[in-house]
Amino acid sequence: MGHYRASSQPGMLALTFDLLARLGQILMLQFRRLRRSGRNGRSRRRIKLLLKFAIPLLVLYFLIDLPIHLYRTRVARPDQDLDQPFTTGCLDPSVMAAQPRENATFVMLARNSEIEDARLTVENIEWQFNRWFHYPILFLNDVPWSDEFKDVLSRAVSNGTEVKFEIIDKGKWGFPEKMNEKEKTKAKLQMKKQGEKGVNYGDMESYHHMCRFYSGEFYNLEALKPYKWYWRLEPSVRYSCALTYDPFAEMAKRNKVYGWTIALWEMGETCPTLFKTTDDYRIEKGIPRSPAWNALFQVMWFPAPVRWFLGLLGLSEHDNSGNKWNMCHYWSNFEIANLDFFRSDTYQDYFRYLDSKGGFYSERWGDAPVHTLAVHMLLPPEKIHHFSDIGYEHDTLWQCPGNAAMDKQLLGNKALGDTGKMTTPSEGGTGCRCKCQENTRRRNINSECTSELTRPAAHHRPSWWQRHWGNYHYAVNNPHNPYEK
Ligand SMILES: Nc1nc2c(ncn2[C@@H]2O[C@H](COP(=O)(O)OP(=O)(O)OP(=O)(O)O)[C@@H](O)[C@H]2O)c(=O)[nH]1
Ligand SMILES: [Mg+2]
Repeated sequence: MGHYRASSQPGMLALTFDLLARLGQILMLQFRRLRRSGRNGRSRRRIKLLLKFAIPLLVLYFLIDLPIHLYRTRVARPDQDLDQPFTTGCLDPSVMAAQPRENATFVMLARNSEIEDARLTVENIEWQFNRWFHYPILFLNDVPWSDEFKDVLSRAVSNGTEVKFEIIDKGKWGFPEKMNEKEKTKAKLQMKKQGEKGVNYGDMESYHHMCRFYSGEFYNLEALKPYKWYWRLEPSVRYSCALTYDPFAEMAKRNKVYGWTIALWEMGETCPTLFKTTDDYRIEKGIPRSPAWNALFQVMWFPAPVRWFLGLLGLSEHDNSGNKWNMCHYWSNFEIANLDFFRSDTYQDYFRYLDSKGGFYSERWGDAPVHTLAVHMLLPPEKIHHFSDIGYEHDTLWQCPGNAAMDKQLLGNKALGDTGKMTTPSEGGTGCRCKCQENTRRRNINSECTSELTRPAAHHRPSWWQRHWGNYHYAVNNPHNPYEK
């Protein structure tokens, strides 16, 4: 793949090479002359003269290179905010549910043993959203569903919600069909080694299969063919606010493709070569860098030759131009997205490319970073939506918006009914009847990662110190009154 590297920054690299080669040539020539002519005064003068020009020239070159590099890797600021919360506070769900529905479904991959956690998730989403909208829920399993699971989950939904229990199509779960026995044995050994190194779920074969499945095969399931949109659920997730509008309809109306709630730092040891492999693909396909792509960088400030050298070394989490991935990725256990994007030849081709490199097994590439890199490589920022108004919890991590003002909580609304004690509204809040674990913080995860990924769509941006030390999220409405304190 050497040629990908050489062409990663054709303009800059060609220029760098050219200048360095010329300087090197001059230096070599002068040193050869010096050696030939002995240590006479003339040669010493020549060397001095050379150093006098070469060093300032190099310094000048680096001084010019750095701003060019920073300019090329900048995340261009849009003229206006490209992503806003879809609503502020509650809307009348009976009115909203009377609007035309999108062709959409919930999807939950689960094991029979997760019956209790799956039930809690379903009851929660039904209460917070689906008792009004009744989108179907599609349960997926790699083995047949137990009668108990089907029975309990069928009873967990409200009247009018359809449930479907599907087994994943043959060939779409497990090792790629093209893999032969020798390759599988090698993959198993590699997974064992990951376990020994302490990589999270590294030695759990089914986990690797799950990540590969959600990265690509999922989108080609027969059961998903009728739908254009999906909303991903997992056992033991909790929605902490009421959602009184149809997010599928809003996504469609605003031309959004990918919606998310939480962004996190990835654990580097799970996917050391994923960023570079994706960059190889991007270069091979001639996909230009965009503000969304650049938002994935932790920009390296080294001079060009050093960056280029780092790129050649193929360091973990670096791309071909020697920049590092900032490791931010969307936590894909929540996703609302357009299936057409993931079913497209473009995305599927990317997935097949990753699959051919073997990293779903030789490393533990997760579907979360794979989706994130694809979305940021292939979509403009305005097609990505942060559901900052959705309260979402999974495991120990959560985001919970501040509640909108009382008059936006529709307290007497019959369809909403009594939803219990809610968190006190906060200035700039967008939430509807949220019950947050805390009244001040809007998330218990690092805000900087969220800010990194919302940056391409944000006209209003926080200061450097707010990004690094503040529990701050780019406020899309009012930079002086962020709903996140
Ligand atoms: N049927 C089936 N489902 C699985 C299997 N492995 C994982 N899943 C499901 O895949 C989803 C993700 O798996 P988890 O074990 O929650 O992975 P995780 O690391 O907790 O992922 P995060 O939720 O991102 O923290 C869950 O919905 C699981 O129920 C499997 O072998 N079979
Ligand atoms: Mg999980």
